Amino acid sequence: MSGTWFTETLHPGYGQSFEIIETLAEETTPYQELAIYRTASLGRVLVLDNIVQTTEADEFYYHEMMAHLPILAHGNARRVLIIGGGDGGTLREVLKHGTVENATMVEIDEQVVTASRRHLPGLSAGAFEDPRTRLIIGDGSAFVAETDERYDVVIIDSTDPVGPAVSLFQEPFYGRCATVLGTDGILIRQAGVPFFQAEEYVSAYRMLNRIFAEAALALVPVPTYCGGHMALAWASNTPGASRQPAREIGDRYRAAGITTRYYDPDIHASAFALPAFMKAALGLI
Ligand code: AG3
Repeated sequence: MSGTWFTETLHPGYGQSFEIIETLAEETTPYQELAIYRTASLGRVLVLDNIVQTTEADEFYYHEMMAHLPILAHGNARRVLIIGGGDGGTLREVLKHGTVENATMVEIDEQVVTASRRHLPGLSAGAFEDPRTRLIIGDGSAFVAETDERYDVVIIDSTDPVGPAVSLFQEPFYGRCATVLGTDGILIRQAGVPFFQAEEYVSAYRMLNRIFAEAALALVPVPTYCGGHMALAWASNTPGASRQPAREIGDRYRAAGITTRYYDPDIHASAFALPAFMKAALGLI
């Protein structure tokens, strides 16, 4: 392979590579190594600690599902909390909903926000300038531990459970989220690629099941989160929030008047169907 190539080192003995046309940013932040590349195949790519976080080519699969699954399942989400998500892609999708009056984002690493706004402006697409947005640079687990605010939807758009995000995978954090969400709120978070990171969705599901009335997993194939599906862990104090009739979700989607490229009401219903190997690992069959 000629030229300069990036190789992700996330899964032992297996990696994905792409050709770099130009390095747009390369910074050591107080929390992690940040890089943004212009690539031959994926548009611009955000990399943290050598792990692909998002690419212009396929970011919509992940960001649309992280935002629209919980917001449309809730039906009247007015207050949304995003933890992490400094690139702004999740925020952009959340703000598509006219019902959302307030979107608070708590991102620990200001440099992710600054570098993304500069080099990946299409990700946030003006979302940081939206008057409904409140950006807090700080620790998400400290925020939920201290706030007395209540949210309809909490979206945890974090890195993998190494580095600055570790506390966002632990039980005390989810316990606080259950309080912050009240009776009909919904939480969603990325829980790894089941093919390579089985322990992540299993531990997320078990933990959420202990704390919430409903725990579930949804799946979305994000091409550059290599290995097949990405699992999204889901929790609610309302049982059945993940299993609503497709017709109801379809009505809400049309009423919201949003356009999406991956998310679709049919996808919404099918995303919660799990393959047998995952059900077996979760003790569901
Ligand atoms: N957050 C999720 C990155 C997950 C990468 N992990 C993996 N491929 N297993 C991305 C932030 C995008 N807003």
